[in-house]
Amino acid sequence: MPEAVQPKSVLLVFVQASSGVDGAASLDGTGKGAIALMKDRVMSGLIKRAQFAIPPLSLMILSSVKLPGITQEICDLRFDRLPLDRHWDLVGISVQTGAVRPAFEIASLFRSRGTPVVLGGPYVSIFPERCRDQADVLVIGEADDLWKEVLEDLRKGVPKPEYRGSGFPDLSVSRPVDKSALDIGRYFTTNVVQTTRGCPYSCDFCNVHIMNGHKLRHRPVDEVVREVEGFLEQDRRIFFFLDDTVNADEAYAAELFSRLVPLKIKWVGQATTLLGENARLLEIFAKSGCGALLVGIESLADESNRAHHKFHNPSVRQSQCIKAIRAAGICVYGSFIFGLDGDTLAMPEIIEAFIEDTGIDVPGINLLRPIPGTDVFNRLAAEGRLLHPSDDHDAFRFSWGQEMLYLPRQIPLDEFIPSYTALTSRVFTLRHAIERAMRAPTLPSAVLMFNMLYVHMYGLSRKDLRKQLVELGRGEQNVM
Ligand code: B12
Ligand code: SF4
Repeated sequence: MPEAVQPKSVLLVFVQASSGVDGAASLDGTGKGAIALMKDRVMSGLIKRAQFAIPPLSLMILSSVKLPGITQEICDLRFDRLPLDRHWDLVGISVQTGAVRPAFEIASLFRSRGTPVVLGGPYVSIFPERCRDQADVLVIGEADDLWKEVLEDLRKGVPKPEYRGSGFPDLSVSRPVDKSALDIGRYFTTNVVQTTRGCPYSCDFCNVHIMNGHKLRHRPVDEVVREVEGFLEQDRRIFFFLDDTVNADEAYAAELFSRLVPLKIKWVGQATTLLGENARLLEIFAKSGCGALLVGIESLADESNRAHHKFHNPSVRQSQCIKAIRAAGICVYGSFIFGLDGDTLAMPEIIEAFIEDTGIDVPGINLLRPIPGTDVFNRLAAEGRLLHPSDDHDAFRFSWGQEMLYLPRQIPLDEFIPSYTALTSRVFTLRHAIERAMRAPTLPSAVLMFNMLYVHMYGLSRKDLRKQLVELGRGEQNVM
């Protein structure tokens, strides 16, 4: 008779960002009245639930690896407290660059209680050496297959100190994702699907091509269709295709979304503006239920896009493309970055006029966030333009356009911050929120909700930036 294996329990932890989309809060809550604090807390909770609270696909994938004798649970710190009162044989934590400190604190807490900890995720894959002392086990890279090895070793005894794949997982292999470790009702939707990984482009502020490689890898169309059908049985809400560029391979996208037409789903995703030049794919997207697409416009100055290696976005074609997407009945979330290397003080007016001209339904006007490990981070460090020491990764935390982390190339900081805050105070108003909802090609209430939340969130951003400017000793005149 084979020896009976002791059942083992595994906890997978998703760490909340301290601000930003996980519930926007002022970076510094001090000096506020009780009412203002309460308002911020209520808004933060609302944003967390209403806007972005989707489950982490990474942990759904890991918890879908089934082995006899192993149970896995997800603890999503946006909703749950750490279940410290229970016994765990292994705790896995997803470490995002930008939220490293809280992840390490949780690891240390569990380890101090004798529970072994495994760390994985973007930060671990890019900076394994900085994580080594913080964990018993490191999983470096995409963990779709490595996690099974970890669990098998756990079943037999103790996992190894490190798991590292020899390449990227082959996505043509079937790996069904299930939702059994999720509390479905608490999320905005649990229908999160990824069809491709990798990105052929090399934008210098992004680390997707570093983590997932330049080669686009697809899941088989049949497999994705089966997943969508299965997900629909448990949750009929909107689908979120998490691919960085859902139109990256136009032939694949055309086949997949044509197959989804009969399922009558509603979906949102992320695409390049070039989609506007492919009328056939646009029609298929619209027919298959696409309600909104986030497009990375980044800069309207080619000089900026070139400086940051974003070559697939010529500014002259942007406007037509966005208009074509909206004309097909799909809302556009247009994501800009102000402060790129080719930007001047003329840019805010150009962005504002562009938003009006194209009718972008939800504008997002971001500040460049140099993420440690990206090319832009290394370049800004070499040029002496980072506002924090380059090895202090905690300083480069996630937030919502609330602090400058570097010096723009062409605009002095004390002019840059007022021009940014003036821009956001003009773009994010109640009146614009209502107008945008009224002219939205579809989903008017979602467009209204997003814009209203942004009125609040960019208000927070202005307050925090004003404080930063004062702290930097540059005065507060002109900051709105
Ligand atoms: C969808 C998405 C979002 C969604 C949902 C995020 C969520 N809460 O799940 C929304 C819009 C809310 C969002 C928000 C933000 N995002 Co985002 N997002 C993405 C996107 C497009 C897909 C994420 C995803 O699900 N990928 C699929 C899974 C399967 O991949 P994965 O997470 O890397 O997991 C694999 C491995 O890393 C590993 N792994 C991961 N965790 C663990 C844990 C263990 C224990 C183990 C063993 C392994 C392991 O195994 C997994 C399977 O192979 C990525 C880009 C990308 N391609 O990944 C950006 C990305 C993750 N986001 C990014 C950023 C900056 C943000 C924000 C900070 C934006 C902001 N300013 O507010 C916030 C942060 C919120 C947060 N707390 O994470 C950056 C993160 C940079 C980094 N971490 O180094 C990315 C990489 C994009 C980029 N390069 O700019 N995001
Ligand atoms: S920003 Fe988008 S297009 Fe550019 S490298 Fe990252 S994922 Fe690819």
